[in-house]
Amino acid sequence: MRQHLVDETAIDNIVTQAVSGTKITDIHTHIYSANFGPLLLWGIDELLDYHYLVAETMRWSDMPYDQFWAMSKHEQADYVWKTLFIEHSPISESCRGVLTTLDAFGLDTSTRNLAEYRAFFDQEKVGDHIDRVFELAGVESVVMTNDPFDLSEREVWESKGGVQDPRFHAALRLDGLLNSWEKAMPLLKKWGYNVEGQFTDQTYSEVRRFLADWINRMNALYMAVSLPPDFAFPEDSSRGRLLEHCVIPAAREAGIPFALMIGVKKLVNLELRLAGDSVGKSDINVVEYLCAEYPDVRFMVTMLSRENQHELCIAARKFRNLMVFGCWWFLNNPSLIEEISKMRFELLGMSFIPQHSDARVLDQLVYKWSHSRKIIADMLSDYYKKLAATGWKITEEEIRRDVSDLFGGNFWRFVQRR
Ligand code: FIX
Ligand code: ZN
Repeated sequence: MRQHLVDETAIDNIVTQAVSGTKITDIHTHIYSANFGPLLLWGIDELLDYHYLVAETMRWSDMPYDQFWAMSKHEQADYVWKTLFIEHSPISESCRGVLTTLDAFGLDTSTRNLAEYRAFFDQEKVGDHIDRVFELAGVESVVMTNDPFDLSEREVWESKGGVQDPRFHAALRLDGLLNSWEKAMPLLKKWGYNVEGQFTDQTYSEVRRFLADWINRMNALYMAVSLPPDFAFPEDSSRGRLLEHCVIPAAREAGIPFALMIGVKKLVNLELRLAGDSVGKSDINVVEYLCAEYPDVRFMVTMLSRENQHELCIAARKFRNLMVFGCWWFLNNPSLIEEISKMRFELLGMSFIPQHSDARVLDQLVYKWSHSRKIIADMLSDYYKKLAATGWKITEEEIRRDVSDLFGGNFWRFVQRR
């Protein structure tokens, strides 16, 4: 097939078309398919009540936290809108994201008319809205965060047939098991797993059975857990024992990766609830130990601290069973996406997953991917131009191949589904 050589002047256009035209697999989100009912959050009030915006709002406010939480979602959204968008300019990434999304839906942000925006969402039907958002965001599939310890979610998997939309894939989330064993153990017993108080072979075997049951029920693409900055392994703790004797064997047995999301300092401000988590630098030695100790297990890793990013890239250079992914949470801002992605391109080439949205509200897919696509496109153009400056002849097909790898191909190969 004739290759279409691309000269330097054409690089920007080819990259822009490839980046805007390549459908994305969003490998970590908190959204759900429509049949999960109220678990799927969408619409302007949910956008404004996003925990990122709540944290930013309360910085300007002397309202008692309980008074804010006592308000309805509608009243909270009004307060966030007034505080962050009217009384102050909405330049933060989370604020600008709301406006990017409203604009993408064809709404006029110059009117600043919240009632107008609400009227648009009120007339949307959830199924059509999911289609509209996926189309606007250029997303072809998403991976959910599926927690078997969330009783409302369990019910959908156990009695309503689980996910009904092929665009939505499952990831088995294990915070409930690994980070609070004392609560998990009695629940597992109640669910028919013959676990005991102390860690015996029987307990390990029954936890492995629980994991296998849910991996199969969900057809989970990977298992995941978020971990504190002081996460250590090996460790003579519940988490250490469960990881060693249950989760890692289950990952090997099922042939799926285990995703470690490291560096969350939970609830440094309890009054902020979901918005109250913070960040801490973690120990890269744990990542290197896991990858070295279990070369036949695949690990996806994202770390929350900016200070961990360079050493994570170096660890990924050493271990091919380590897939680095995303600019997570407090790193999902243009200045840090650029810094971290450049580090990764320069140290790992195309062999990483540059971004995930972490969307908690369906509509966030629109802005999170619009903002990241622009940054990634600018970077790729620059790197291809640097190649061209050496006399290297890049082709359009190769640029499309690379973008396809970054936006899903690397992930699907790592989870061994393509
Ligand atoms: O652990 C996680 O999956 C985190 O992404 C969330 O807990 C966090 O609240 C979030 O949504 C960050 O973007
Ligand atoms: Zn998340």
